[in-house]
Amino acid sequence: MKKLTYLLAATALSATGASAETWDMPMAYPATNYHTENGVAFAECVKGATSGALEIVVHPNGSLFSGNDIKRAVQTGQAPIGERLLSAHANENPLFGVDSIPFLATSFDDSAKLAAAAKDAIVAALDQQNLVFVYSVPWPPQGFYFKKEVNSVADMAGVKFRAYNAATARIAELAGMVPVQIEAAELSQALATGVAESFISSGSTGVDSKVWESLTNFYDVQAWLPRNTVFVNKDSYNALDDAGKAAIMDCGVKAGEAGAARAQELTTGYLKTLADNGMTVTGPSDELKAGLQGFGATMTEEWIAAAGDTGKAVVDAYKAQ
Ligand code: PCA
Repeated sequence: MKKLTYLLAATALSATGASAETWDMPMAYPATNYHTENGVAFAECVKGATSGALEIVVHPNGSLFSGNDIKRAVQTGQAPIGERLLSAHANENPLFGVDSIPFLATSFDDSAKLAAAAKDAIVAALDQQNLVFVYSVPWPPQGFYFKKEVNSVADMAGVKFRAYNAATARIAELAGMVPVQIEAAELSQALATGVAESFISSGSTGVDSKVWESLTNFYDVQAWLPRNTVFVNKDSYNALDDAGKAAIMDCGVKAGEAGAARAQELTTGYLKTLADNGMTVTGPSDELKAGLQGFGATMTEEWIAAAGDTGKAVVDAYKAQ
């Protein structure tokens, strides 16, 4: 009976010239995070646009591959599609870290401009790694979480700091903190056990991790807006028919726009949730701000030196907009 149903379904699909296919899509953040919800909406869009011929199944929270393994899994075809915080791979190509240069693009509008200026270079860099760019969505502006008042970069010295990419590890180094690389899925645990006692991230991840259970202060410094990027294994993409390829790309454009709008909509509410749960949520003091700007200047120079002419062209194109 089961077999018969299967055969009927396959016949119905082959009548439209397509064959049914299911793609697993590993993602690194909780099912209730807007990035994940947006990924699910993207999957529904693709299913609709292909009349069910391509079904994408989202696996949230690093459950299929941990965040750090998702990109390699898609490159090697262990998963046909996935989402990853691209700046976590800036060690492979400095261009992947363009969205984490302190104080270069600090608003949603500027994040969109920077992403537009960087898009061709990122698409080409991913292409060299057997990946096809589909869409990217920003996180809200990044601020610092501590369990004490911090009024200057000197106050940060010696603190155990959770890093999520090379830029965050570099900030720790510049401030004399002790960096430890931890995925968002393990953040609550790391804070609860004291493996980390501070970090930089959005209100979104602070709320996802119920960070008020361990920490007390959030400083809304708006350092940058890093992006999650969705990409497809190139061989999987090339094996799609034209309708499948168009569905991925068209739904990707929609998901990029919808995700950015949703991030912006949610930003204030996240900070309110932190405050409602007892955290002190403020802007940085002038002294802290000045110290961080100094780190920003150093890191901008370092990034331009590492990313070379292509990197410089991206930053120039962004500034010219
Ligand atoms: N949340 C992710 C990356 C940036 C953000 O806001 C994290 O902390 O892992």
